[in-house]
Amino acid sequence: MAQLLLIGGATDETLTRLGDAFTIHKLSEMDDPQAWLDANGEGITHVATNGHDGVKPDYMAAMPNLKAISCYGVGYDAIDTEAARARGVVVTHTPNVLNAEVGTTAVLLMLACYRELLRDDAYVRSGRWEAEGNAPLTRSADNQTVGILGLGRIGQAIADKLAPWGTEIVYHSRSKKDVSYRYYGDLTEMARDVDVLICITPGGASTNKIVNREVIEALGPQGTLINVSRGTVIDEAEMIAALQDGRLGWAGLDVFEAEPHVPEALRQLQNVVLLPHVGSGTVETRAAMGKLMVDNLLQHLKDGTVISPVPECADM
Ligand code: NAP
Ligand code: 8YV
Repeated sequence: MAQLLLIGGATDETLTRLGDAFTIHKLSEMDDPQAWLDANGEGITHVATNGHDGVKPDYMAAMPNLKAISCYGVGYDAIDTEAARARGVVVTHTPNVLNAEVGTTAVLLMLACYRELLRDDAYVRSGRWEAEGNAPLTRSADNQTVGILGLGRIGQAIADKLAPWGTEIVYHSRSKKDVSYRYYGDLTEMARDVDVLICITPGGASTNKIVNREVIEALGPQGTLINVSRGTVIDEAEMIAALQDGRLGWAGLDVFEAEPHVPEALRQLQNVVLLPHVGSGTVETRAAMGKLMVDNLLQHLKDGTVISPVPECADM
């Protein structure tokens, strides 16, 4: 049987399907993964991993016969795809099956910020409603201008989901898309013109801290910043400072620079809604992602082709 290295967790369904085709070696059960790989890595031909753990370069180097890496997640910034490609290792990911779910998460965060969901929930639980009367009014999320940073698969799903709120959608990306929304070649200029900025680009070097102090200040005291992309896309220290002193109004965040660590200063703020990277985290969507992750491996084992390669490996 072919040998597979499993990095991170997997559902029973995933383990059963993989176990029918591969001998599975679980990294999580190894006392010293690097030592195990140095001794046994030669036998590994396939890796199943996820967007958080990726594959460390030292692990890659210890698997000379590796042929395919399947990533559970659409974002693959934790995998060095250029190094993999150079070695003839194809990398796959799970696009599209999570678009709607991550779109829902972005809208959920935006609505929670506008309608002060957490504040009002606390108002009821604490007894203040009964003791002090009606809660202060909130802002309407209707008819806002929303700038999408990264109008790709998920960005489009977010735009579609916002339509019933009468939202005007504009966007920034490196290239103009074939859509009717207004395109901004300059991110700061877009931030200046919108009520909400939603980040949904990939992570990695090209997007590192592109939401910087200038962009944050352009969004301004009445602005709302939503991040469902990667924590690295926003300069987190600048965002926290701006939220603290009122230069930025609100933030709804699913992802963080050094997650699962979230800075204490951010956790103390009342003008933020914080989620533990659950953009795609429903039973249904995670099952669809797991299925595609396994399907890629099984197809590769069968005939050497894959279903959803990352763009860098599309012609392999
Ligand atoms: P996609 O279809 O490839 O879309 C990415 C968009 O970002 C494209 O419009 C791209 O357009 C733009 N972009 C890329 N680099 C850019 C840059 N340097 N500056 C400005 N725009 C840039 O990807 P997707 O499937 O929508 O997924 C996007 C990302 O969402 C993933 O990579 C992942 O990091 C994140 N994600 C998070 C969760 C979560 O749980 N929170 C779940 C799923 C995905 P141009 O190439 O024209 O710039
Ligand atoms: C997952 C994600 O939580 O797909 C992505 O890029 O960030 C999320 O859907 C993650 O990749 C699972 O490891």
